[in-house]
Amino acid sequence: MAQAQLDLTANVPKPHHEQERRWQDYFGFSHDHKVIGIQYLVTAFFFYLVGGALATAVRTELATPDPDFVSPELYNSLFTVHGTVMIFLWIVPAGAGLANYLIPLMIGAKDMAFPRLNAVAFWLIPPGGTLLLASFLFEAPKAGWTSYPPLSILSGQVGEEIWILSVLLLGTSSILGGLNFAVTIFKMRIPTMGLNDMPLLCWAMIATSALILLSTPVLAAALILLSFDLLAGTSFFNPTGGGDPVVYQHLFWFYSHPAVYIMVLPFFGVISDVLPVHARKPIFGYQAIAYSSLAISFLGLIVWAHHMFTSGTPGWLRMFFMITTMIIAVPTGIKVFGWLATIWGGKLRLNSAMLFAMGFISTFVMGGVTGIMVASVPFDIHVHDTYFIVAHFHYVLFGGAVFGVFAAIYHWFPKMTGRMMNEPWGIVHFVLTFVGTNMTFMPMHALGLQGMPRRVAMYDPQFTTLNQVCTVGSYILAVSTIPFLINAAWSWFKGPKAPDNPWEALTLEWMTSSPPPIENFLVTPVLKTGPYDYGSRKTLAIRQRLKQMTGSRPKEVGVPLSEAKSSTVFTDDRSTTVVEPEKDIK
Ligand code: HEM
Ligand SMILES: [Cu+2]
Repeated sequence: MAQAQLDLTANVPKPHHEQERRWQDYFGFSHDHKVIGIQYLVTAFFFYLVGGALATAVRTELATPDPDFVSPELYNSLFTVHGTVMIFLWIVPAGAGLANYLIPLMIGAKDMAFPRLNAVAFWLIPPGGTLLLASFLFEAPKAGWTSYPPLSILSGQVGEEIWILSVLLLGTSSILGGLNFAVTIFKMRIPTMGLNDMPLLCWAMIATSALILLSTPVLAAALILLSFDLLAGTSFFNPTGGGDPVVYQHLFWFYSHPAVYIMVLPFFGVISDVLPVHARKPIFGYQAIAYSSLAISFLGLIVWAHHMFTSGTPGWLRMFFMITTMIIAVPTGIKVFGWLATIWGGKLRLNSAMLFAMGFISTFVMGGVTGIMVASVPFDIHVHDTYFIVAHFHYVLFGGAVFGVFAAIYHWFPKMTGRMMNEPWGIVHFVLTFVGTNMTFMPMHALGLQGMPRRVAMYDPQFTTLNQVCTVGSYILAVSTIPFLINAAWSWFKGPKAPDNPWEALTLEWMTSSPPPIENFLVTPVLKTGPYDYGSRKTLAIRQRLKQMTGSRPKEVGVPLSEAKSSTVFTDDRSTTVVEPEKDIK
């Protein structure tokens, strides 16, 4: 009897007020994946502004050939902390934040597999970031974000040790997050969703998590050993005691090469999800795009020594790393062609999300092409440690990550906040970002080819003009964040109310209210279309039939599981229609 009563109330929606989020929740130890996702995103964006301020300082110094804006020593700290912030406090957490928000919604789950661990993972980031920035009050790290010994051993114990501790905290956060994503995706999908019915972001996160779990612990090991060298006088990497600095490079790049994929893979997923919605076409080559993420992960793990072509690596081994690196272009190319074929002939909506997604493709492809160039040993020997490398990795990271973050935010903002963002300002933001990125980083290719070394505050006067173009570009980039900030803040509180599914998308996260209630769905949703079946016969037939039956265009949503086997329920906000399925649901 008691059991029966329990069942009856199981799916009754909670009263409205109990489902509202209060703003205070965002400042505490919540274990709702949606709150944590937003905590991640806002924190990451804060650090983007910090990293951007540091970059602006770096570029200001480089506006003239002389070291006149900051001391050369402070300059070293500026680019070191800039690189560290951008990687460990902006891009990696931004990807984790998006995944946190979206993955459970996309697979119809109520939350992540380990909600409390999720909160712990997030709460390691603020102390890690504060520690790093606080170093400017004592002694800031200055050995570059790679922290190669013996330079790092010689460059000041305090700053270096702070850097190590901070990166260890952030790496731990990333490992806990990666574990959680993997388990969530494998174990928490609704029963009707097979792996091949998942949105592509989920595939991308499987690949990302695999990389995080396999490579981040290796970085931790390297940093702990480096710490022993610094504090306990051991000589793992210290050549004066018989240690080998090249071993550090191997350990470091065993993590840090995959790290670029940890940074960009989630956004490959984002782009694969944003493009079909706004092109109104099914994604081209779903499985090829899904499995290419796994291929990129695997290949990403075996190419690390391409960062060490000039470190005395024997010739035959350099060939191995050169070839494997070039092979990564294959799965990456498969994705890019899949995206282009998706846009091709689509009914494009050129809104902010779509513009950033398309900006992503062009910028990322540019970084990819220079990637193939530096993968070839003879060319790399020529441009190693020059601005060509700086240009290359900023194209990859700006194109692959920053454009991806913004595409994602414009796309999912209505879901996250229940409000629409302002489109014209979004487009202003896009234009400034696109112009700024190319103006900042394009001339660096030429600077590098002409031989300007990286990590220097002072340079030969012949490089002045190009450097000034870069510096002006970086100011445009700094300005570009202003329309975004104002737009996001204003829209969050005052923007027009968003419908549940403003883009008429087909993936599950759009099949609940905007913003979603605390446990995401009031009933367990059931799939009725594939994630990208825009305009496909299957979906058209379903819609046609439903239109005839109900007189309005319904949204495919959830059904109580008990009913799912014999029929599928479509709800149109208030009314519920039960129709016979075309074919059996698995
Ligand atoms: C406003 C945009 C940005 C500007 C103007 C900028 C500029 C620079 C400059 C001038 C350097 C120093 C290069 C050197 O001396 O070797 C640098 C380094 C670096 N930047 Fe950026 N950057 C920007 C955005 C980003 C973003 C978004 C990321 C990552 C997502 C990033 C990651 C890095 C990394 C990893 C380094 C290497 C630091 C090192 O070599 O130790 N940057 N950046
Ligand atoms: Cu690499």
